[in-house]
Amino acid sequence: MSQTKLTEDALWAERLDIIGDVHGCEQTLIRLLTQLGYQKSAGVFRHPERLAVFLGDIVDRGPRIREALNLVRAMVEAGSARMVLGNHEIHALCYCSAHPSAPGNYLRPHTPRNTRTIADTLTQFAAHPDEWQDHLRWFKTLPLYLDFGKYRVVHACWDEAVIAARSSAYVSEAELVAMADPASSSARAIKRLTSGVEVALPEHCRMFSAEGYRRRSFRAKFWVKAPACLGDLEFQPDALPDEVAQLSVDDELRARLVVYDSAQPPVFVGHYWLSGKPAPVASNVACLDYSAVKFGRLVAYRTDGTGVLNRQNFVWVYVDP
Ligand SMILES: [Mn+2]
Repeated sequence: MSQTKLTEDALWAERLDIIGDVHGCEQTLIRLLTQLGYQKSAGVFRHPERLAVFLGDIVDRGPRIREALNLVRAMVEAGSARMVLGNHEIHALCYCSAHPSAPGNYLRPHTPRNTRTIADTLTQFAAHPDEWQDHLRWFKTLPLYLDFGKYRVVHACWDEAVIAARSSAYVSEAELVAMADPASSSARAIKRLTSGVEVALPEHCRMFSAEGYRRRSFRAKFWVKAPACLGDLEFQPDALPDEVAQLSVDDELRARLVVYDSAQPPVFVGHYWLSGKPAPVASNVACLDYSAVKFGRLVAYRTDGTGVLNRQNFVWVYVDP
């Protein structure tokens, strides 16, 4: 990341409205933006003094994906918002990109599960194929993370080692193609930033997600210094069974974990389907995904000049069923 870029972004640090996973909830997003003081002018929502920052996952699942995507993109293109890529935008890019050296295949295979993830988006864009292709090209212009100096933004996990090893916050065409192999370093790096740390469940453990998929892994916290057991790491709505939560963290797992240092600037993520009243999850970590698309809340955090997380700065709207 160049120093110039950081300085330019740092000018906005105390005037950010960071917004969690939208997932096609356009009407809810309009209510939130209006509550935050954004107004539509010349077809674009803007705030006279502030910058909206979207944490990614605008697409999939919700009722008005096309409208939400057009709204957010118009803001980004007009300079009234920024956005980082979520795992669902990455999924869309890989699912919809033909594999250049394996004819008839895509960078992400069209398995029933992969197809189900993107089905609502493709259905809602079925009558607008050129527009969808254009959005895919636009996704490639978005960064994986943003550093505003006093605050940082990434979809799922700020992994300092992964970010330091990158020459850019953007996904190159070569990297995208490399993602066809999930074991490649590109795929692993991008997965780490957009999906976080996933810990495999023991073979005998049978857990199911709210959507009915069998869980093979659980999502882990990325800021715990010395976790003793798996329960110390669990960061997702469905609780681990007791006998799994009590398993100790072995050296192999310990080596894979990320520890976001408590001395680092506050970092904002989406991704984790939280519920309840929004609040920081650590002194310098805030998750803004409160399951809007499952009739939870669409949540924003309004930064101030302090560089410290404050409960009072969370703002949200409820989603009507
Ligand atoms: Mn999401």
